[in-house]
Amino acid sequence: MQKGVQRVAAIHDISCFGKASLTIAIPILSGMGIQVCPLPTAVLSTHTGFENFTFLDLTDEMEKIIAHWKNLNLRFDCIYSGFLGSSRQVDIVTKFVQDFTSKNQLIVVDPVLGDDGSLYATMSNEMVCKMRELVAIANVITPNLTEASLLLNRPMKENMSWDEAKELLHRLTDMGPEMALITSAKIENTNSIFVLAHDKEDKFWKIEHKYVPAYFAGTGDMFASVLTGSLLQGENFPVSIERAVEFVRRAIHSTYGYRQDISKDGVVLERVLHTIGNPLSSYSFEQF
Ligand code: PXL
Repeated sequence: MQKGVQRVAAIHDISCFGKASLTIAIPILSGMGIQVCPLPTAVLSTHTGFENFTFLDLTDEMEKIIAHWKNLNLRFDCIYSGFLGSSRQVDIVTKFVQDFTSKNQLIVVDPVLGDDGSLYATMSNEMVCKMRELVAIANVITPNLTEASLLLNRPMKENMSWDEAKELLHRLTDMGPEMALITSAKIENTNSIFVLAHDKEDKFWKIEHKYVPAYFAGTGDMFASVLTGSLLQGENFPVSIERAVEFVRRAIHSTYGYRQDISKDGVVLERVLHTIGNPLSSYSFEQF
């Protein structure tokens, strides 16, 4: 019998301008043939990189949505969480994962907390502590270097040796997930930025990013969404990471050529979305 369309509960905010979270996860996963059921955590006028953003906390509404979904006996092939609006939401998501658990389910936690060594405007140390609990029940986690350091309660080291990178990844999987990666890690004596990953079979993977001289909001959400979609399509971990890296690279290059306030407005997903199903043009992942 043919299996139906895979279904993801996507637990993120809606940033109405600036391309982040659900405005990225929904089109990407839908474009990969996966049904997305959004469980919105907050509604913001823009992502938190803009000044004076509005913020509507949907914690109470989440509980009502979940209660209805329980009555409907909904099942999810994947639960994928990102930006959470309050520390109470972490408990809600943890309970959601327990209540909606099913066989062969994929739990992806993007522990959205901060970037460039700082917490995002709405995040707190309490949120960091709570996020460790959610990370512990995930199969896959996708922190950037700032978030990985916050989760492990250690200072961020910009330039790591390969051994230090391995140790960092080991500590992350020790927290519970079977697969952990760090987006945008710098390794000493190299000029590149890498995605570094570790899986429970004790393999370490590296995939090089080509340097693009710009910072774009939303690329972390884009990366985690493509990775999630690819894992659900049955691809293995390093191939899924490589697909995510390649898609993000394509989006950044496309955006770099078009936009003025590129950093805040976010990537122009619309220019590249049609390429989401393209096969990889090459494989560059290696073990380290
Ligand atoms: O890209 C992660 C993200 C998601 N949601 C909101 C954000 C950010 C990062 O700044 O502000 C609201």
